[in-house]
Amino acid sequence: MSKEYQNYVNGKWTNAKSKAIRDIRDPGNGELVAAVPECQKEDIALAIDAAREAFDHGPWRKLTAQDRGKILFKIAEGIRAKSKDLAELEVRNCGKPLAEAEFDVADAANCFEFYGGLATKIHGETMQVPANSLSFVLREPIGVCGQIIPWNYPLLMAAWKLAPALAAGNTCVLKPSELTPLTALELGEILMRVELYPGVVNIVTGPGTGAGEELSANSKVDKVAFTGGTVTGRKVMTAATSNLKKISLELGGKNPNIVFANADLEAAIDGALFGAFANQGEVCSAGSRLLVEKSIHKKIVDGMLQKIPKIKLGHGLTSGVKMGPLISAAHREKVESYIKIGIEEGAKLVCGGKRPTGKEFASGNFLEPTIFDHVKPNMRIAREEIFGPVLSVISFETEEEAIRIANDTEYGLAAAVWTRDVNRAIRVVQQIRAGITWVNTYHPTFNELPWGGYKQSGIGRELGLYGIEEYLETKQVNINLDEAPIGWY
Ligand code: TXE
Repeated sequence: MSKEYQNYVNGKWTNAKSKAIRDIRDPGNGELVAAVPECQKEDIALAIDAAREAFDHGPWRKLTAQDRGKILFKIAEGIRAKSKDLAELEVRNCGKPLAEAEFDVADAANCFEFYGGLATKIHGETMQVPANSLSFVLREPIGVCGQIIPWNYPLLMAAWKLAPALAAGNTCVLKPSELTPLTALELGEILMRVELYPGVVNIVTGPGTGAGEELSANSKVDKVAFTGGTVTGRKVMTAATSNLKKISLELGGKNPNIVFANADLEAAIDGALFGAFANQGEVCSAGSRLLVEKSIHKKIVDGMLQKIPKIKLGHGLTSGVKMGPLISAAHREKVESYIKIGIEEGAKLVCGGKRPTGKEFASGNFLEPTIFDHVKPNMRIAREEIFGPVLSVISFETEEEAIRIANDTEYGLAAAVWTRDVNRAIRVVQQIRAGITWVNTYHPTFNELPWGGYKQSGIGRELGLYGIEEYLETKQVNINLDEAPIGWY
């Protein structure tokens, strides 16, 4: 049974003005899951007006921080109360295995809770100034926030955007990816139940062209926060110049996962596979470049090949499945085009590279986990973000060479190093130009820590105390304690 959704605007459910709708299909079997409004510029403009009114004249930003925090706690509870349904819907909308979706839903609830607690910890400072003054700094919400999110972690990205913005007292227009709007719209139902004031959060579905463009360009928006591809991020940044919006961007990556010979090799093999293939490799922080010290190269590749059959492909709701379908047929074709490029460039395809055969795979966008060995750092498969289950293995001989190859990229999102030598681990981490680093693990991250990239992987940081900074303005206040006129003229 497919469900018909509407947008959540100004506290009400609405359709696109044009009445256009988009069918949402399960990427694992092609079944129709839902229909959502296909909004355009005019719909986004109405949602922005609602958020503007709610910010300028509504009660939200005048609430005490404690009351705002309590509402965020209620949102977290609301997510937990329907976590099973949300996780299953996430699987049917974006393909990931159920265990991963369950993790995302739990993390989304935790994110609202984290920022609910942080709402009461926002504070300014008092400054010692030389003159006869009292000077201090106030922190205030920025205003209306346009938030554009991608399809790989639909509910979690909605939480990462909305929770800090709301804790800080902003109002929001959230545009989910046109491919994966369902859990964000379900979140709208939770927001309605917690009686969030109308217009404080508006969730509008629609494509990047038209809807996304308007959210980035409209001059009633004070800040735009975007997660997605680097090419689109550049467009969002350009559009945001219309009124010099504050911006934060979380973009792509081509992340090095470096394994030294003195690492725990079994753990490193596990980490290499998880880093590359979790969420079908559709992760900005995926460890898509595996840099391996030459002396253990064969051991690592053989170890991965031995374990690859354990990555069971299938529909995310099927028990035991470890890798689901890719998000769309078009995206699978893009990933396949990189596999062709890798072969043409002379890298050695050691596993995968094909669509799996069998009835259960016939109507989904499945692709086998793929490993290329003997990849050279200058090959396109080692330089460009593929955003799918494709791992490039590169050899190095010295620590210096590993660091040079790791940093030889326009991106700077994440990196990992595997070694038992703590000095080496710290040395390497200090020299890697990336915003997220791991030692002897891959992928774990926490709401308490900053998330974001160096170089062309983005601007700003999400999560933790750093994340709320991105949603706050800073105001200096100077109080003259000397009642006499200045006497300048
Ligand atoms: O993402 P887009 P796409 C990378 C990954 C992938 C590539 C393209 O390499 O292959 O991007 O994927 C909205 N103005 N990542 O095309 O375009 C769009 O509607 C404003 C990395 O699916 O970046 C969606 O809501 N908004 C990434 C959001 O941008 C626009 C996650 C993301 O879509 C817009 C996803 C425009 N002109 C893809 N055009 C990560 N960092 O995790 C599109 N959008």
